[in-house]
Amino acid sequence: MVRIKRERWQNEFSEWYNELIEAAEIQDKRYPVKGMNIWMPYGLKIMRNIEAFIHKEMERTGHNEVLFPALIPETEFQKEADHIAGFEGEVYWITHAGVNPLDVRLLLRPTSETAMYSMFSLWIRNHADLPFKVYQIVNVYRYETKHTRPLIRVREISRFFESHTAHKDFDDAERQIREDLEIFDRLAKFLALPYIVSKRPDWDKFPGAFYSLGAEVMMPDGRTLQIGTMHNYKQNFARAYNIKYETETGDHEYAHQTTFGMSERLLAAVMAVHGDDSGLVLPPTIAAIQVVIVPIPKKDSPYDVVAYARGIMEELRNAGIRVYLDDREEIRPGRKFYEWELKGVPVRIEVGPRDVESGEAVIARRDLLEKESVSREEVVERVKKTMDSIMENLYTRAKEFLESHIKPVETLEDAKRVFEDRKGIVEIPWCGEESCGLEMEEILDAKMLGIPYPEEAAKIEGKKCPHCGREAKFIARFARTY
Ligand code: P5A
Ligand code: ZN
Repeated sequence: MVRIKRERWQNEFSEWYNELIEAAEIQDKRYPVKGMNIWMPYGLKIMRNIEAFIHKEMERTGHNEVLFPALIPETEFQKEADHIAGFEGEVYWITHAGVNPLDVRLLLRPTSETAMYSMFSLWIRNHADLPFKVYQIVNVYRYETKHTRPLIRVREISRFFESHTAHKDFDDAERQIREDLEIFDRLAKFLALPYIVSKRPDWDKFPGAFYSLGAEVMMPDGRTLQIGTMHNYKQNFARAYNIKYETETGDHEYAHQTTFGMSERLLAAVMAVHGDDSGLVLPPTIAAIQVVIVPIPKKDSPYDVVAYARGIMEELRNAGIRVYLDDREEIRPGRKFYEWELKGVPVRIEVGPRDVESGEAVIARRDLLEKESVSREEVVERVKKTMDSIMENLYTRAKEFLESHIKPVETLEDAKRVFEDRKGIVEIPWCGEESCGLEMEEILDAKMLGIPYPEEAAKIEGKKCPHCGREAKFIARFARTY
């Protein structure tokens, strides 16, 4: 039996990831604009399966889908001061139409707050219009100056999910944030991704937000990746865009707003968290092909393995399983195994003359690289069980990995040591002062993810902030991040 190897996955993660993106045909990164890549059919199918789940969740929770234009007039963008300050360095501008300079420059949306909110002020009139919940999945553009990486940090975010909501008061906006967290949790389970949620420090919240939450996964090299964010804007944008409603008593109030954002980073997280040295390991929930059948013909054998394989394929297909029969004649079975392992297909079925003779089939699972023989009648049932077991195993393995990379420490020396060897997330007592937080970021050469969320889990007593020696109020998480 082959043992799964995760050496390159862990020790040369960047190279492993960059090679795999192309080798597994997720994206082609040779497009001649930096930070903008091409979705290949195989990768896109997987991404669409993730999106389909998100659409269903949005439907379930009463969000309506919209599609806004990609261009925003400069005059709209200029309305919320913090938002401008946060994004102006990342904006792509359109200055000309044909040969003529534009009177009002247009920008390519980096996110859609400033596109949406003047329309919200027309649509939202009365308390009966609230809560107001919309979302879209579109491309947005950010001139990222940090190192770009396919799916992880791109300049054209091509599958940007953003939901935007408006509410009558702060409490209802808070209720929305809890709903977002619940949706996110269901999505994470669907992707077999364990994660942590932190409340960002004030100096790192989303531009224009009252507060921001971030959800992180643990990457193979001990760095974290943010794969989702939820923001409570309070009335900041409503004031800037004049989003007011008439209350039951006839007063006029600014609405409270929230947003929730994700992107193709979700797929990057799936690739990174579950993969190994043989390539991708896809959760069956999103695999483009859940089961691949490889017939292993033998010369002079009286048994028709391809016909036998086709029978199995039809039965699996009728059971609603995404199955592919790899009957290419010019390619040897060993080569096919290698290719489908690289592409992360969760289950492989092998059938040779001996299986036909005995009425059996071999089922191989990608996560553990283990095989078993099952009788022909049992195939569908065993495949379903195997897929469930893969989901469970992927989640459990990743959860152990995440948990073993979270280290509570009480001194900066211990924190430094964590970043020197196996990296991960350190949890340090913190006085809550911005200056201390920023200085600890410097000393550790790491980012403060924030404090554990919900906040009750972050409160501590009887500990000292290791930087200033004052009483610590919170646990703060620090990590090297993507
Ligand atoms: C929330 C939606 C926002 O933009 N406005 C509407 C809010 N938040 S965010 O944190 O800036 O982005 C949301 C999520 O998008 C992903 N993301 C990226 N993915 C790939 N490449 C990038 N350059 C990039 N920038 C952000 C992250 O997952 C982030 O949580
Ligand atoms: Zn301090």
